[in-house]
Amino acid sequence: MAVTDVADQGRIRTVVEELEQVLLEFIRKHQITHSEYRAATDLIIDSIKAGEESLLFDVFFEAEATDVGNLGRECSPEAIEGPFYLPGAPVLTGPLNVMPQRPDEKGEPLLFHGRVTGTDGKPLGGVELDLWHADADGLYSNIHPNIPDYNLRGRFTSEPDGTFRVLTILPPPYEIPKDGPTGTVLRALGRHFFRPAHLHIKLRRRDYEEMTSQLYFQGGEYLDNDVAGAVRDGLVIALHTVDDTTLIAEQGLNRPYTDARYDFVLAPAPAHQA
Ligand code: MBD
Ligand code: FE
Repeated sequence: MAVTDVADQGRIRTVVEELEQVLLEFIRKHQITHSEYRAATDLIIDSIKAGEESLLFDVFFEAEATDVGNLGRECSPEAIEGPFYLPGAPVLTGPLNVMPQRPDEKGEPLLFHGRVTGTDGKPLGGVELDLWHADADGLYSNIHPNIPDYNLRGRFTSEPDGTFRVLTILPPPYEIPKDGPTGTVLRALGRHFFRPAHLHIKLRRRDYEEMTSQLYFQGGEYLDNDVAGAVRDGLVIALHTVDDTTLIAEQGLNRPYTDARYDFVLAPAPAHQA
């Protein structure tokens, strides 16, 4: 959405004028010099030139905006999208739904599954789930070099009973690039560079509100000190190791895998509400 898409011009004036006031007061309060001001604008320009696009802002501010959006909602909580979503991921063919990956993709197999319902509890089939996450080295395809396009990015559909399943690999914690402008800021603040391991996912069905979620894993590192401050209670899921040979064969695997479940609740789109 562009600023000009905000329908209410009054809203634009209110928030932009207040932001202007807050920053003007800030400049006076901290006696920001002209060269410090230039350093700040250069940082924003450099972050974009470095291909970090929204990384700088997402690390510092996106979680707060999702919290605002989640207030009073009946559906599953939304989470930050982060800077690495890409539309147009390959469509997977069920019922196994195996994420696009290299033949020798590193990492422990992960079976992620669950059920999608509406806020009325009815199962929702035909929901498109658009999943993306880092590889076992903590790198995202189409962002970091030397990874096939759309690796570990895929779209699949919930079954008529609302259930879904997808086979992928368990991502590790993600480290923000240390050598770019965002990394420079984090180092200057004395912060670490890590986000806990996570899956990103978007859910879409015509008559429901699109939602962006992100799921973390119980017992993982950095859950309490995510550099992006985005972990929320309802988004941390349990991991179970499955070593039953029948179940392993059912997934088309030949080694134990990790199982994780999450059930999504979608809100009807405003135009479709009763
Ligand atoms: C990520 O993968 C991410 O989710 C966020 C918010 C920032 C940087 C990398
Ligand atoms: Fe991420």
